[in-house]
Amino acid sequence: MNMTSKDYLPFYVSGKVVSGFCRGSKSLGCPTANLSEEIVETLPIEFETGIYFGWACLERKIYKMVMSIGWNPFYKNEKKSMEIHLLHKFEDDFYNKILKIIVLRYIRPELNFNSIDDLIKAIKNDIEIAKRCLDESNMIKYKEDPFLNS
Ligand code: ADP
Ligand code: RBF
Ligand code: MG
Repeated sequence: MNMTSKDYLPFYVSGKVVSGFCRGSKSLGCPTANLSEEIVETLPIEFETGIYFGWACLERKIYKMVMSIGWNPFYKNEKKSMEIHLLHKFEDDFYNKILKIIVLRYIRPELNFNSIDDLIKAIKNDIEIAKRCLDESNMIKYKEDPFLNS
């Protein structure tokens, strides 16, 4: 049986927000809360790298999120990273806080762009997809999931 990411969705994860690789997601206008290596290692090996969306809970509040799961070249392509962008403007950083997420749907593979502008455009498009799709009744229901709200 060949499993794919789809077979694992919705996927429930929680973990502490750690500091990432300082490659400056913030300067892309898209800060990403990174989860630790230990958490990334709990992903099934068949869980594909790529861009996903779903819901996140931070300090008892629920937010829409987009997530990138990708290979970190610093680890010679041996380690995946999980980076989550919450669709909300925060006044402060939230390193070390617990982030709970429900990954609901795969958007696209991780791509190689020719310019940073093209990457930013793609991310903005991912955010629009997430905003729209998460309002569908079969997606919005997960906002009430006990995993996020307990
Ligand atoms: P790092 O390389 O440490 O992950 P980033 O530039 O990706 O640095 O910034 C990530 C940090 O920004 C997060 O850990 C979090 O504390 C903060 N942050 C502020 N707003 C957001 C947001 N909307 N989504 C995700 N993280 C955010
Ligand atoms: N990085 C890529 O190299 N290719 C991508 O297609 C890509 N898509 C992303 C989509 C979203 C929604 C987010 C939050 C990040 C994405 N990234 C992608 C990762 C981005 O390059 C990374 O956050 C910065 O390099 C900072 O680590
Ligand atoms: Mg980050």
